[in-house]
Amino acid sequence: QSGEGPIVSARDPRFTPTLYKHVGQENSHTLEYYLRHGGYEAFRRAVAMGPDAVIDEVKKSGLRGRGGAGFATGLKWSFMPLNDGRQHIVLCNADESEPGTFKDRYLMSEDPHQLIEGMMIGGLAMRATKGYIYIRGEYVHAAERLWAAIKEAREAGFLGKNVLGSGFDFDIQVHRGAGAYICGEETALMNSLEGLRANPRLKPPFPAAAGLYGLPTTINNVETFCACTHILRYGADWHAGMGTEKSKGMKLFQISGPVKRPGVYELPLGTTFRELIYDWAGGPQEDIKAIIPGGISCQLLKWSDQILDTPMDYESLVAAGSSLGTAGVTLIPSSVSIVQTTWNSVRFYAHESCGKCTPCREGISGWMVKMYEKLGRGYGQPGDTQLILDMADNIGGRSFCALADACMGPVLSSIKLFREEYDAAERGELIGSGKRWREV
Ligand code: L3W
Repeated sequence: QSGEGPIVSARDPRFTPTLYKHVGQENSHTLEYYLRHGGYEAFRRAVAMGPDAVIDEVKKSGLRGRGGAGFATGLKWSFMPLNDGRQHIVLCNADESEPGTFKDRYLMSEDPHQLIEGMMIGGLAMRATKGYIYIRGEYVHAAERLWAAIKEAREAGFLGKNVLGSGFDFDIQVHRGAGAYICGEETALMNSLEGLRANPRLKPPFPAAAGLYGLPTTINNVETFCACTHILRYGADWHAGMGTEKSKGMKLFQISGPVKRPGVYELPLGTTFRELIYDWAGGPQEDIKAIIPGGISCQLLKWSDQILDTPMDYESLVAAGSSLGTAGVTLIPSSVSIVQTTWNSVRFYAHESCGKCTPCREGISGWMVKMYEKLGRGYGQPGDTQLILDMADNIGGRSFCALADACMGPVLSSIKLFREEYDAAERGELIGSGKRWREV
């Protein structure tokens, strides 16, 4: 893997990016470059403020988790126990595997010190002495950049004992996954890190009470930690001044599918689909019928003027019947079959199910994927869609973790919005050429 990927438009003259400011610049991954651009000043500020004030600053910034769930970051940090005499851990979820999501890889490969500094700030605030980055196994290039950056940071005294004379001990270890999507679920991730099979654990206890090795642990996404670096550098008010009332700050929006300029765009939360698709990504290259707003776990939205004018923030997308997720926007062209597209999503979840609980293992990996294969290959019969709906009713809300619910997102929304395509599939007809997924 060379680190090459879709176009990354972070330095468009129309706005000032922070998270992606240095992406694509020569040597942006080195400590020398990072220090020349104000690197590790945010950590010095955090040391001067003290741990409690840092947590208050993150709370005041309004930052919400960028991994998909949107949980308030400062609040999560404040769940860590105080003076309990145990080792505390910060854990970075870099298992970026949600289809349509490809923002964290460039943060890590192009600006790894930004993430290290964010984790140091989190470590200081939560009295942690150890940090782990659990990185998707396929991200070889990003992992190599992280290893090199951590080595540089250690040699310069930013990591290790008594960091910069602050009395704070902190070090980071990188752990590569082995190709399982379920490891993005935080409790499965901890099991995997402990060397166990990556099955999710029951919650509660939440990680802050009993996380990695049973120790108090806080898990945040790569983009979340990186945002903390800038919050400490520029202040909570700067961050809270961007975005909408309840969804604050900038967000890395990803766009893929038939658009002129697919890639990652750093834009304020609340930017509309229309702005992202037309003003930034150059507009669709063919007729579009649906939008996946934030990775395939999110409910589909039907292409319409109303949806195009919907602001992409946590609240507006829930009101529109979906969610922001990872902000990985994918456009679905009119030329493809929604049934086959959804089959593709279901196949993904069937493959990635850990097999621990029956609704997910038997429901998705057994029944659901077979039903979609039947419809998607043109062998549908009357009643198949109703059978899928019955199965969904027995899977959604009845599984051990969010994976099965996530699979129900594309299933239920596609049936609700494109029932006519399912009706046709029951007659053995596929609306849209379906060519792209015919051979899968
Ligand atoms: C203490 C409480 N902590 C919630 C914490 C919880 C977690 C966070 C969000 O992810 C989405 C979905 C997937 N006391 C707490 C508490 N927390 N209540 O807040 O929790 P939750 O349960 O709302 O969401 P979740 O199950 O962690 C569901 C997406 O996340 N997903 C994410 C993958 C992320 C990566 C990545 O960052 N690289 O892979 C996976 O399932 O799509 O939208 O920390 O502990 N009362």
